[in-house]
Amino acid sequence: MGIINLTPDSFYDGATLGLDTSAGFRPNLDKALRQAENMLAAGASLLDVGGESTRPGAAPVSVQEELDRVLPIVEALLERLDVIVSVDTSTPQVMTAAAAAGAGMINDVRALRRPGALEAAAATGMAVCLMHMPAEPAVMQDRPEYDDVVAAVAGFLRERASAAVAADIAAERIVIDPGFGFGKTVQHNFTLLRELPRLAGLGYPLLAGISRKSMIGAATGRALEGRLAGSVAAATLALQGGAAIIRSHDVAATMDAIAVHSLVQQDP
Ligand code: 8Y4
Repeated sequence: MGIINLTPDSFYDGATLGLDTSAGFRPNLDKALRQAENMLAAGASLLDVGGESTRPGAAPVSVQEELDRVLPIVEALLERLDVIVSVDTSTPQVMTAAAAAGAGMINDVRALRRPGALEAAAATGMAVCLMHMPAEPAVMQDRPEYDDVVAAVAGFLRERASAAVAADIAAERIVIDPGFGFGKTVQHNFTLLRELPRLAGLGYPLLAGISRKSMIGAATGRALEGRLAGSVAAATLALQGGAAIIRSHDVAATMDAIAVHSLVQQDP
């Protein structure tokens, strides 16, 4: 899963490609399209497009603003490219509009907990990614604490998957995600990475989003632009732990990790 970021206050400017600051943060279609083409050429199966920043302290985005950021990119991508578009949103209206535009997946960091989100997602018939985030982004990094982080995340994801199935989202359309960096310390994140097989055991495909996050910075001491090798190492560990989808800014390098892992899996 390649990341196409449209938020003006993105963590990682290298991925802030949908953005034209000179145009008052209106999405720059050309830039986003070039980025998307490169990611597809490098082997991406799907592209994640998001209009709401989850950075702590990020300004809240109105529904209209989110629609204005995301929809033109979704439409432009689907018009020109043979791609599955994942829309990073928690907003029911955005889910409905994205489905109408032809998007294939809802990537919701709030796991369909906003009022109306379960119903809206179910009505679209799209695949959904349910991610663990224990609190809203503004406060999620205020002393995260768990007795057993793996048990807490597994319990949460099991509950959200059940809620989705109860709302008539087919189990075959559900993906789960521990939410690396969301309401977790560095050690929580690495414990989750080590124990990923326990989450894979829940029976849903697992998505891992680790690319260039602060856990990689903590491990390597490197700033964002120096985190590629650490991110690819972590992606390889996630694959070994059973991850089915890797969310990444760096598709070519991540595809190499997938190629290596895939041959390790193969029996003669
Ligand atoms: C550097 C690069 C520093 C990226 C921080 C970040 C996930 C996600 C995000 C994830 C799913 C991010 C939308 C945060 N992370 N969706 N979204 N899983 N499903 N931070 O891990 O990339 S945004």
